Amino acid sequence: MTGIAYSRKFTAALLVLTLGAGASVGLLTPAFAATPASSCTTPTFPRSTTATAGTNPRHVLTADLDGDGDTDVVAANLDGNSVTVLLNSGDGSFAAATTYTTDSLPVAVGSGDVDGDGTADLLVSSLNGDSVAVYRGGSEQLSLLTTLTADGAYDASVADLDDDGTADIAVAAGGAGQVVTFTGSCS
Ligand SMILES: [Ca+2]
Ligand SMILES: [Ca+2]
Ligand SMILES: [Ca+2]
Repeated sequence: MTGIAYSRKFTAALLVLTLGAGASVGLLTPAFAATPASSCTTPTFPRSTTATAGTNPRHVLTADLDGDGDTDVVAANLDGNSVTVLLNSGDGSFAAATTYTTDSLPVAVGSGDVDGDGTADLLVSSLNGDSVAVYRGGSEQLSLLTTLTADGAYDASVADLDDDGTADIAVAAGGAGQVVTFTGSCS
């Protein structure tokens, strides 16, 4: 078996974070979801929705985390030790935010299909926690699959690095001045 089946739909969106306590995540959704960007001469991005996130959201990601075919939004709340997940209702509006507690200083979120089921999963890199938490997607409630240890974890990415058909994970370990890879296996 070669290759990894990644999520069906990772639609681009432009997001704006307003920093500070009680911060909000503003989502600017132009009507480009069904229109190729090349056909748009002058795109505009009026503010569409605003959702309350945790304390000091610093990084945001779009991916279909619940596997229902529409693109969801997740923000890493740096000083809230949490991530906020906004599930898309299918029309660019979002259900009530779900908060997941993380290790200390979650600085970045990433996604990829770590278990090969065709739906996106979530990676949360925690700088002070020296960890990358891997959450299984594919349903409205994400579940913690495993936690990787990396000194000063700053970012993580998913790819099949050894071409064995299972996803692997690369982590920028800022505290150690290293890039650490984790070889995926399936049991
Ligand atoms: Ca979705
Ligand atoms: Ca998956
Ligand atoms: Ca692999």
